[in-house]
Amino acid sequence: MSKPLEGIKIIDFTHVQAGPACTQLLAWFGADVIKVERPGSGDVTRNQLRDIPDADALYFTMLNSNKKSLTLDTKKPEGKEVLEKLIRESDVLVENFGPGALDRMGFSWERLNELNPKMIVASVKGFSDGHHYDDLKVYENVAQCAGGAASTTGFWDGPPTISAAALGDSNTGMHLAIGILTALLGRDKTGKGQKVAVSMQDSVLNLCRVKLRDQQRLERVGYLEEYPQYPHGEFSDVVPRGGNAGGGGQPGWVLKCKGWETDPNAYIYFTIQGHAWEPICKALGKPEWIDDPAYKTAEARQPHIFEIFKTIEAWLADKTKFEAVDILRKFDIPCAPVLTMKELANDPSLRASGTIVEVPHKKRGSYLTVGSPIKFSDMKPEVTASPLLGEHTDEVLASLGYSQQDIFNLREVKAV
Ligand code: CAO
Repeated sequence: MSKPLEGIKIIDFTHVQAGPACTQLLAWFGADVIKVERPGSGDVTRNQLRDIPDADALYFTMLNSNKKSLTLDTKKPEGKEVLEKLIRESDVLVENFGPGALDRMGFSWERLNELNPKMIVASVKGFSDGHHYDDLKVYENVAQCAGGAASTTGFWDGPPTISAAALGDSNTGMHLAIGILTALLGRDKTGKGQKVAVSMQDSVLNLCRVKLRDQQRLERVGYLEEYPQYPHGEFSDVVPRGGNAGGGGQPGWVLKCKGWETDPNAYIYFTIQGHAWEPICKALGKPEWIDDPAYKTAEARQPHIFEIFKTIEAWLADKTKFEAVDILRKFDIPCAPVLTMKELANDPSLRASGTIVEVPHKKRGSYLTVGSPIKFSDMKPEVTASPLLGEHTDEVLASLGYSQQDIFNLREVKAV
């Protein structure tokens, strides 16, 4: 089956997570992604947190599937020459080096545009160009702090908290992928490439927009009625951490189920959606709450929302998280078990949909990784193993017109 991005050639000058997540997505959808790595070492994640000696770490394999690997020292003149050839033939160059690294290498936007005016140059940086922190190098948790996620995550009596979800890295990569696809469509109309830049701070903030909403509401009225601090606690002039409260207008909380005393994940998330109040009362065996003025409306319920949650927990005490959800789903109540990585890894539905896939790898045997979370009616993205360091060097160089002797010479000077 032909894939929509087949024929799009991408120079993947990315490392760690933010950039590789973007190019992996484009590779799943058919792009020819050539990862350019430093000879001898490659992407730092090949060695980070290894679980098998001498085999690429899962950190690398899970972010670089479906790609080719070309080793190239782009600081050597011979390496620069190869890169220039590749640039002339490519549609996109993606990079997430520290600020200024590409310029220092001699490949500024102006130079790249001169070499190939049709090429799209896509970059991830910690902060956007011109920002007063635009000289900073940035990793995931730094971005979560700079983008507003940390100050609004966690409990009110604890410190700012980092999310396990890669809001700074993979999320920024997804934004960049959207930018690249948009620029490719734009190029169809104008014939010209352009620069696409995404900052990690901006991408985190884009996902924290409801907190920016709350800041404005707080400044106008002085309180946020869906937060646990309302009405008994105090508000300052900044959006507080709301624990496990729902970010939208639906109150919700993580509630204990049978076995919580020994299993740290024996919980469900329970949402009290306004119009589901009647089915909730019926499910809980509390029909008297349906028309009770103290419970009937969301506003009336809010002052004793934690007393309501306690009642629900009493109902949950003899039910596992799975049993509880099986009952509540019949009443159309939005809820889910708190699932562990072990449960997700073995979930038959996720295996069947291709969201979690097992991939054979030359050195590791097989490993589990994520497949495309985007599903298409006419295409099923197939996940293939990440490349070994330099696995495709000869193939890529030959495709650029280098002879066996040329390749030997490049190896002699350690340019590949
Ligand atoms: N050949 C020769 N040199 C190469 C090369 C190659 N194939 N690939 C990279 N290099 C060089 C770069 O040119 C750079 O050299 P100079 O600094 O001497 O000009 C050098 O390697 C280091 O690049 P770097 O600054 O990107 O690497 P770092 O480990 O110091 O920093 C990171 C890593 C992630 C903090 C930084 O790249 C960064 O801030 N990136 C932008 C934000 C980002 O994407 N962060 C998310 C990472 S995922 O958590």
